[in-house]
Amino acid sequence: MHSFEDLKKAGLRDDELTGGTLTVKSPIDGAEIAKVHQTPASDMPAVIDRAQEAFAAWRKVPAPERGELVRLFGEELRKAKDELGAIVTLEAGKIVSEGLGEVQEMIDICDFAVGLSRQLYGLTIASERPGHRMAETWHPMGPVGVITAFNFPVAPWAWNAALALVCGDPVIWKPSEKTPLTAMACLKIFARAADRFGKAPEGLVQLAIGGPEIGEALVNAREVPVISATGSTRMGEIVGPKVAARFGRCILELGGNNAMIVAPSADLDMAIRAIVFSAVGTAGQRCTSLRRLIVHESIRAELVEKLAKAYASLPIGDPRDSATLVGPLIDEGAQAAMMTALEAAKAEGGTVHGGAVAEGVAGGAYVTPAIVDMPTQTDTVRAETFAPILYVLGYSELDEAIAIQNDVPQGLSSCIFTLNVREAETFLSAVGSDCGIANVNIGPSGAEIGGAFGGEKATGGGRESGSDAWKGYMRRQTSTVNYSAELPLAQGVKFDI
Ligand code: UN1
Repeated sequence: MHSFEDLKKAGLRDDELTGGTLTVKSPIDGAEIAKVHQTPASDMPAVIDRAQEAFAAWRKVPAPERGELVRLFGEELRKAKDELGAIVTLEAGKIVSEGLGEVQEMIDICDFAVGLSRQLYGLTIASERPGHRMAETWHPMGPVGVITAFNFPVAPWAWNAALALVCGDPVIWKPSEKTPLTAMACLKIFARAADRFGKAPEGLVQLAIGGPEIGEALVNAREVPVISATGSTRMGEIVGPKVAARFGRCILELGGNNAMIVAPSADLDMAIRAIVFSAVGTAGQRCTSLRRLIVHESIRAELVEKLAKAYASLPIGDPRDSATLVGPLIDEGAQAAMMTALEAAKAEGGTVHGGAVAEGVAGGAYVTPAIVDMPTQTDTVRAETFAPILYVLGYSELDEAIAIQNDVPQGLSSCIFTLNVREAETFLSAVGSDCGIANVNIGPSGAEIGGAFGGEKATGGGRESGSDAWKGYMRRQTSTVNYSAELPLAQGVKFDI
């Protein structure tokens, strides 16, 4: 069983875990596990100065050498996988395999970033002028402020940090106030990599623990040109305009309201497995969690019945128990929000299966996941409730299903289960899903590192981790070099003196 001892194993000292003003509770049983020291808001200018100093040195280190630091970090993460996964379980309440899976995402992004450190390619562009060469180069941007949420306390930080570091940018991390311990453990692991590397400037990666005033200091600082923030749409609505007002760059990964369309030809057994993992995994607290099922009317009753059966046998309880699939919600507030959403859905004509307070471990906020058969897509369905609620809606024609899928404020992840290639390709086409992620015969959650992660509309538009997401951490410079003895102007303009 994971416990306080895991924190010690991860190298966290007694004095770091006691005597502070931020109380950290485990969602497993609500028990207090630490009292962590917060970064005073008045320290933030010094934190930002240190990051700027680190930037002055780090941008001069060749990118493949910066990659070597990230490679060592990946190695240290491999060694520390069990203990860091255990802290994710203790502090975020994830089941053991999901805690470990999150650390694996960190390792995967490190591997990705190491390769990338030799591939920060720019283009060579054909110039219209004779004797001229035009090219673009990617340069480091400056300190990156990374704001993360409780539900994925370590992986999204690593997506940002691994890319930022190979791109030549220092990192200032503000973790969720609910999960500072995982962040502290990550810094210990990073410090081991930096020690082995030997050439990392001081202040290359810093942690700032605390409330909104810490986020505010980062968001308002011109010296922090990139802010990457993961969290609610409400948070993004505050952060986005403030960063824009100072012409900073935002990478926003906000709420999702992810759907699955189940077509008549779908392999229902496969669909059910995908639905259960996506809808109840992480107790419905992933930004990619499945929240809406849009089912063809001809199979709706059968699917709901089979799903209700699968839900009835779900092991709910202590996430440290290897048989458990559904751990606790983060806190009682989340449990109350779930109950409020279920009441509202009922008032809008929904039929609720499950969705009760569950026993679990005393002191924790456990629930039975809910399936809610809805007559139409109502305001309650359109809102993201961070809990295991799956709304079921019906459809007759694919166009209608796609319209329902897109008719929500968010645009993160989506999928279709079908064996019909016309339906699958239509779903992925320009008239299909409007989300950043669109899958076929795979659920909407559990994305891999190689692809760009993020979504449109109220999801914020940011892209992280794979593909060319690295460009968000660098500045692009277009340079034209004239190696001729003439000075022709572009567009044929004459300006002879
Ligand atoms: C999140 O919930 O903020 O695709 C991230 C997934 C994970 C990442 C989720 N790889 O579900």
